Amino acid sequence: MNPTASVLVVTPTYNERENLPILVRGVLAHDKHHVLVVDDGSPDGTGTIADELAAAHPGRVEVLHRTGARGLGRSYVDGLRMAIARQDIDLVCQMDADLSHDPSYLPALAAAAADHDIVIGSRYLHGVSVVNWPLRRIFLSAFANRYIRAVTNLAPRDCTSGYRCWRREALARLPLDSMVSDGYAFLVEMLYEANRHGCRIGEVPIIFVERHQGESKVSTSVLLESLITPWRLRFRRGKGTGSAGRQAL
Ligand SMILES: Nc1nc2c(ncn2[C@@H]2O[C@H](COP(=O)(O)OP(=O)(O)OP(=O)(O)O)[C@@H](O)[C@H]2O)c(=O)[nH]1
Ligand SMILES: [Mg+2]
Repeated sequence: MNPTASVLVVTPTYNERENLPILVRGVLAHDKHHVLVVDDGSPDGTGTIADELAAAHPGRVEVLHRTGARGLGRSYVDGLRMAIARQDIDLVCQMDADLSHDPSYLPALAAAAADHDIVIGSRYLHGVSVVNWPLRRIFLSAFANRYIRAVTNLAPRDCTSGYRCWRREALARLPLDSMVSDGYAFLVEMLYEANRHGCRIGEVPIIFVERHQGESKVSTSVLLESLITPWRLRFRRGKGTGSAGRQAL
C-alpha cells in the first residue's frame, strides 16, 4: 500500500483510562491515521476520556459508545462495520488499547498490505516475541496457536494476535453478521473467514508487551470458547481451508 494510504485504527476498550490517551497519541503521530474507539460503557470512565480525545482531535478520533451486552467480538463487529462504510479509508487496523501493540509497527503493517489483504502483527514469526509474560502464559498462547492451526488448517503462526491490518475492501467481503464468537475466538473466526474468502494473509513480526495498567479481561468462558471455536468452524464449513497460506514478509 502506498505511504499516503488513509488508515483507520479500530480499538475496543473496556476500562483502559490510563492507556487510551497514550495509544491515541502514538497512532496520531502517523500522518493520515485515524482512530475509532469502541467503548463498552467502561465503568472507569474510558468513554469520557475517548470523547475528550475526539474533541481534541476533530476528524481524527471518533467514539462509538456501545450499550447492552458487552463483548470484544460484538464491539469489533460494530466498529468494523463503521470502518467498512468509510469510503475515505484504505486500510483498517485492529489494535488492543492496553499498549501491548506498539503503534510504531503501523507503517510496516501498511507496507505489507501492498500485496496482502490482511497483515497480522505476529508474535511468533521469529521464535516468541513477547515481553513480561509469565511462562505459563507463553505456553498457553503457543499451545492455542498450534491447536488452532491443527484443527482449522490455517497457516499463520499467530492466529490469535489482535494486531491486524486489512485492506478495507477485503474486510468488506467477510460475513461479519454471521460471526458468533466473542473473545479471542472472534479473531480466529475472522481469520478463518478471510482465508475462506480467498484473502491473501501476510505476517510481519512485532514485539508484544504485556499491559502495565488495567486488568486483563480474559476469562474462563473466553478460554473455553477458544477451545470449541476451531472445531465449530471446521464442521460448520466442511473441510476448511488449506489453500491460502500465510506468507512471512
Ligand atoms: N469494547 C470492549 N473492549 C474489550 C472488551 N474486553 C476486552 N476489551 C478490550 O480488548 C482489548 C484486549 O483486551 P485484554 O483484556 O487486554 O485482553 P488480552 O489482550 O487478550 O489479554 P491480556 O494479555 O491479559 O492483556 C483491550 O483494548 C480491552 O480493553 C469488551 O467486552 N468490550
Ligand atoms: Mg491485552
